[in-house]
Amino acid sequence: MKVQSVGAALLAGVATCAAESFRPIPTLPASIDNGENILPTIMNNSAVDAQAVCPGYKLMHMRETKSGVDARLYLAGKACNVYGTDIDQLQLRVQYQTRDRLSVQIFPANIPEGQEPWYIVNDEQVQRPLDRMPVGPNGSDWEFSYVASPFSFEVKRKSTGDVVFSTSGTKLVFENQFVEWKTSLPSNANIYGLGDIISENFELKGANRTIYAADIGDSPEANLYGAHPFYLDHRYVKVNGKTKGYAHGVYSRNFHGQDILVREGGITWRTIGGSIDLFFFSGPTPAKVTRSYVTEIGKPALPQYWTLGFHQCRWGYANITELDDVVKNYQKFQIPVETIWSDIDYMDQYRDWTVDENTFPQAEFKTFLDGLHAQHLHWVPIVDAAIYVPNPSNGSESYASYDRGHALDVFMKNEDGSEYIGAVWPGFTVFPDWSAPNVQEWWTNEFLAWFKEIPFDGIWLDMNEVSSFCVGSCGSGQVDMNPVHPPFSLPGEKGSIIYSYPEGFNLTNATEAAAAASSSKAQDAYNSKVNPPSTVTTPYYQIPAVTPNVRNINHPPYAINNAQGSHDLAIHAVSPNATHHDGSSDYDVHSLWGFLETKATFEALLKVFPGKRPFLLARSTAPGSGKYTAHWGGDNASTFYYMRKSIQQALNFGLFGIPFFGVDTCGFGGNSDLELCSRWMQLSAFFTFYRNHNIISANSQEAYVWADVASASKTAMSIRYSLLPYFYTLMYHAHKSGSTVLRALSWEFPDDENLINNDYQFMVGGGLMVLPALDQGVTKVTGYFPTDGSTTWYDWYTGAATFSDGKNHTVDAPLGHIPVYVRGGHILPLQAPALTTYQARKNPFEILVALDKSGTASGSVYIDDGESQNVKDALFVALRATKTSLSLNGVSIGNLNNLKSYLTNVATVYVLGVSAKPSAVKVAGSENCQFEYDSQTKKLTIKLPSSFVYSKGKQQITWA
Ligand code: MIG
Repeated sequence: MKVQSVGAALLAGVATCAAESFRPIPTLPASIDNGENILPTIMNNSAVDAQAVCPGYKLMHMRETKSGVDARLYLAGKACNVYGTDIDQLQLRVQYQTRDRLSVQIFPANIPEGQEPWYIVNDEQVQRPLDRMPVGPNGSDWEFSYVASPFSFEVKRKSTGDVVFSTSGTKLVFENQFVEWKTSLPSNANIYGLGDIISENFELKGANRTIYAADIGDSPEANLYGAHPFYLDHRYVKVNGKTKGYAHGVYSRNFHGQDILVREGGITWRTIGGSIDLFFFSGPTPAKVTRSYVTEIGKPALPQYWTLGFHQCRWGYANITELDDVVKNYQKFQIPVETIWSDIDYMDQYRDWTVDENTFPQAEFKTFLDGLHAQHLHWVPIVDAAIYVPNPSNGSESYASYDRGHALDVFMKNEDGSEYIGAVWPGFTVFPDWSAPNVQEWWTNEFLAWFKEIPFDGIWLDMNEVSSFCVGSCGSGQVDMNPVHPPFSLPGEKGSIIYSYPEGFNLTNATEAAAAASSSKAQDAYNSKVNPPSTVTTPYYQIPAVTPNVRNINHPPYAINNAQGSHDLAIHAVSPNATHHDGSSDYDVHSLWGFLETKATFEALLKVFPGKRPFLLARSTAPGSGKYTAHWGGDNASTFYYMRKSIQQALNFGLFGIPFFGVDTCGFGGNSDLELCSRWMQLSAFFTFYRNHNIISANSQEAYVWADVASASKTAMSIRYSLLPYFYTLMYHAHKSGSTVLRALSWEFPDDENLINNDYQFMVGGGLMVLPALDQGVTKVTGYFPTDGSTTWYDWYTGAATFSDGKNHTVDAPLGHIPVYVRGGHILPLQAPALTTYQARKNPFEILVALDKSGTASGSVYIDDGESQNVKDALFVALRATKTSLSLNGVSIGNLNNLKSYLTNVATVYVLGVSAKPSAVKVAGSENCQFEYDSQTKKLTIKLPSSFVYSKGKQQITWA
């Protein structure tokens, strides 16, 4: 690893502590984050094709086990050692775990104890689907078969006869730093998932999917913050002249850096370590696949009810008054706001668990927070991954959180045993090691102690990829320079003033657009003068040849297509050679850091808020994160492009078991504008996690900044807040069964091939479809109205039936209007909206029944106190409708009296698709209710007696 001479560069750089810098401290040189210039192997035309030179394996000693088969694989010829050292012997283990789940494992065998040159995922850290009561081959829908030499295997779904996975005709390559397997795909396969990546198409054929957690703005096709090696394969076949869709899922439980190349004819998997640990989920519907997968990795948390309210955030709320003003402005304009967030601005010099005494004086801040809480509002602060190292030569400086962690030995190390010191916002920093024996104790105590002073309501975990602004342990021997400024200017600092606007801003605001364009040009000129673009082209780094049995973890022989900087794994991240207490290197567990931090924070918050569900928002995620946290889509930009892509992101995170998802509404990077923010505030109102967030120094973009955005937001928010019982019930189902909340149309209508690439519309649960306008300047939007034969779609706003023919239609979408449709066959629980979730829960319920063509519908509502971690009292009501009746069937646990304040009356029932005006409406066969019938829209509105409440047992409403 190239070691930077930081001290020298810093001293030279002290001169740059210019007045325009936010802090008069030395700025790290930009070069400190320069790694080697690496040519990713997939871009290297002369890279050796392992398939051409490696010998493959030969299977022997097959034997049956309780759950399947075990066998040995022996290297079938001379080692090729192409991107590592070939492993001579491997173990193959096949387990028919359940009817729908098959496990195929290949891992190194017969390795002398202590000489294992690789890391295999720790089951205690990342849950592994268990083989508790194996069904064996006969009880399974899967059939595993193999060819002994060269070894290859196939996985077939018995019920459909479909070969879903086949390495036939290819070789297995298994080296200490490179594992490659190739599978073929039939032409009707459609592949989804494999994240965290934003891409051109929802369906992935033709895409390269690199997995390596990176702190990188949301560039398309780049490996972003998390690691999700899972795909859904959805295939359409003709059965008796009709198209049918069959889906299955594949989870590759490997978290090393990897390239997955999805091509027309097949998939090539290349990972730089670990083992092959595949799980197959047989579906055959997409919904079943995700349920099975998510159940195995960890079903998502049920969020506290209030977290479904609207969140306002920005980087740059500089003091208590600003936070207070934002809240008051929302209230003044009568726009719902539930939570105000603080970015790193509140901290004392960006140090975790501190507040800046000048801008957020603790005593006053506590008063402010108490005031929010009195109004049932909330505050969530950011906590960064990196921990400041106090300057030992500055006697007046202390940072007790570091001191305590250091004393408990909880930080990542260098190979020589010293602490690994990178650089993040506060200056030179260390990073928690989640395998350190005392780490949980330390982490929990920091939160507990801080909470006593600053009563937060949840925690926002950023920078946990884990990000570091320099290559290697750049702070080693340099901490007496602390605090240091990051090696780049912050947005708003000279040279980084934000002048960008959404697409088409020149059309809607020509004068401002022109002014911004000319300022931007001037800034570019200034920047290229101060920092002239280099004319020297750095040659590619020559990765040393493989040394048998030695791993080169800094520059692995196979270079994955890491999008960060010049592709070096060490750039802008903790470097691969940082070590952990359990003996693993960052190289082995890099992409799990954020997940492990999330888990540790969840445990900490269980102590901070005994008995309550922790609220977390995390940037870096891995399989199982959904069990602990919500997730946001990272650093998008204020463009229509990113608004459109937010749907794809939400759908992918649905597949990954993290249904509590949203993006920075109105856009993070760049300035937003009226049109974009109006569209986006309306779109995000239908996402589970709803937060407006902005980069420091960009123009303000709270919903009240533009009158039109305020009114568009109010419209959409009143729908969202009406739908809160529906959202909460969907989250409950996700929590119980692993189901998704935001859904692709193709998952709900799995037999319709027209939906393969539809990521510009989406469903909320099974009952609601959103067709947002996503382009600048439009007033209409075209969308697809799928049908399963009995589907009727109803316009949310009028309640009238609309297109239901499995075709595209263009509908009006003037600014301020978001087309939303209710799907016949579904019943949605509603509640009259309010400005906070607390108030909304005091309002009467409503029930929206949308009949399908056969005149039936069903749904449910789940009610509890909205906060208990172990729910003691809850009511679940199944709702069922026919052409002439609605029946409610409640089951409960605990004591419903404890839920009294949430069991407000059910005031109104709307029934869509009632063919004729009934002559009477009755509750439980006796009491007559008031009702209205609109013969134009065919909507029946029933006013229930004020005594009508959800209860256990049966209740019925009939009309005839
Ligand atoms: O490198 O804390 O994604 O939401 O505002 C920037 C400042 C660090 C990245 C997060 C963003 C947050 C910002 N952070």
